Amino acid sequence: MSLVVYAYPPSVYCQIIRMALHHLGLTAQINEVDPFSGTGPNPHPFGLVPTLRDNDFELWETTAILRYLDAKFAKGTLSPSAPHAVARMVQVQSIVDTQAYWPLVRMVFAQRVVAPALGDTADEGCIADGLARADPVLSALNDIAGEGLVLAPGTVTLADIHLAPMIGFFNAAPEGAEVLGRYPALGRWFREITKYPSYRDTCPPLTRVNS
Ligand SMILES: N[C@@H](CCC(=O)N[C@@H](CS)C(=O)NCC(=O)O)C(=O)O
Repeated sequence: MSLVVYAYPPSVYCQIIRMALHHLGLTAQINEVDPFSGTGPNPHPFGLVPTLRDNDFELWETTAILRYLDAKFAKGTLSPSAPHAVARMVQVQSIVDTQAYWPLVRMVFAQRVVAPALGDTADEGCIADGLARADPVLSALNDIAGEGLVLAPGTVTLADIHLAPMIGFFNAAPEGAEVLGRYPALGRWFREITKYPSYRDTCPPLTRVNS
């Protein structure tokens, strides 16, 4: 087996793929590319990360990569088979990509956590906008966690793996942690998922959880 991931180690999408690999007991060579500065040969047609290569099979889009790893290496055990549950799982993955990533990570985390770490001044307006945009997203995810078809204690699906790093990045900003505290089902789910070594061991330094 020869798995290669083209990834940017500090990025949330890199953690998602690394969490999936860790959870499945797989190792992969990480070929580092920085999509923000454009350094490193990047096979992704849109200049993003991640891309997975499995021998001569190349795949990008995180949802597709997760499905591939699950199908090939876990016999689909990270995807529920019941219609309602599998639909919820895909729904969570779609919410993460279309609604959560920008406000949680690119607006709140990037400005509150990354900017000062780089010696830059945080854009407070961007943080306020991000928090406002995050609220309905967290509310929807809280409803899904409360329903219990996915994001449920004791069961890990691709929805957990896709969502946990996003919430972890958001939670690293004090305002993010505070907002998360208003959503009990989502907060409970997050505390449970952070106990998994596949989550803890793959957190990049700025989002590392205390043991
Ligand atoms: N839909 C893509 C999104 C990937 C994505 O946005 N990756 C970020 C890294 S966290 C990126 O490459 N950003 C570079 C940029 O926006 O220029 C996926 O699911 O893989």
